[in-house]
Amino acid sequence: QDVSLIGVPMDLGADRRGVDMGPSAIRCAGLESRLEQLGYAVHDEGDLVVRRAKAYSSVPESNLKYLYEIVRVNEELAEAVAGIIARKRFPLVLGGDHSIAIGTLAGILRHKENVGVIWYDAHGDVNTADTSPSGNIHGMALAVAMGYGHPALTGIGGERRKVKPDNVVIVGSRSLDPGEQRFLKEKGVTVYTMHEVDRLGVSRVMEQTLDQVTRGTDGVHLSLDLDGLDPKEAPGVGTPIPAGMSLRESLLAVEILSDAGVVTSAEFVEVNPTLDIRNETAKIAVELIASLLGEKIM
Ligand code: DIR
Ligand code: MN
Ligand code: MN
Ligand code: MN
Repeated sequence: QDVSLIGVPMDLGADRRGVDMGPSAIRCAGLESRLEQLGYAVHDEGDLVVRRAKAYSSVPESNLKYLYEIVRVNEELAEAVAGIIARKRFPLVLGGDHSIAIGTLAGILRHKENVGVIWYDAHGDVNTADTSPSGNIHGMALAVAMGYGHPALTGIGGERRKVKPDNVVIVGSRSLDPGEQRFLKEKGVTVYTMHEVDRLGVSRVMEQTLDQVTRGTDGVHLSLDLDGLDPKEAPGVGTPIPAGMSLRESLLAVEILSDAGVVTSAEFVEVNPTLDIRNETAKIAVELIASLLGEKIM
């Protein structure tokens, strides 16, 4: 299958600048040649344009930072992702902050009725304007994908279809705001926090995750926030939380997904080169992408 790469140099959804350089850092770490070695034809669709001028920042009627530019870019992203799927290619989206998952999933939902979503992240990203401690839209992306949040966000892609809470599994969480904990319980979202990962091990967690996201679904999207990994190994992220998934655990997780052969789209987000050490976090992103797409040790 052909892979279409699309970069989204978005930093408006997060508190800290620099995550807009993520797509460039991941490309520099050798993504395209790694995928070509695996036998894929890689189509680099380039980066979307994100306007970061102050003029686009004001949102008088809410606490949602940079709402309208985030909406505009995600509309474009939804269009691009839908087009990639229409051409029967595998969409691989490079962030940028996690607010871009809104556009990615809106694009996927044009083609799929019941997509399963694996949200690999230290955070839940299920805040709304009312519960968000920060007003940062990257902390709201998963809630929006399920249909909860400001109408300007939930309306992105003109898509009325939403991700069903039953088709979502969160893996690796260790920082959930009080409102997020309530939301996740209320909607019945499956969450494997670091506690469950420690108790069950990655292997069982991923097998159970696969059971859940493939039951009655017509595709599986992996949304991988690099801050899901332990910041000792992946320091180049804006909101590092200690005691996370190790690099080896994360590789095992994507290897299990690769063996199952069910993932139909993926995005890798929150790489912030200004906080990184010698591009290590972007290199980890490349390792994870290669393993997800079938690279084997032997
Ligand atoms: C926090 C941090 N829960 C918020 N979220 C982050 O601002 O909503 N998500 N960093 O990736
Ligand atoms: Mn996230
Ligand atoms: Mn996160
Ligand atoms: Mn984050």
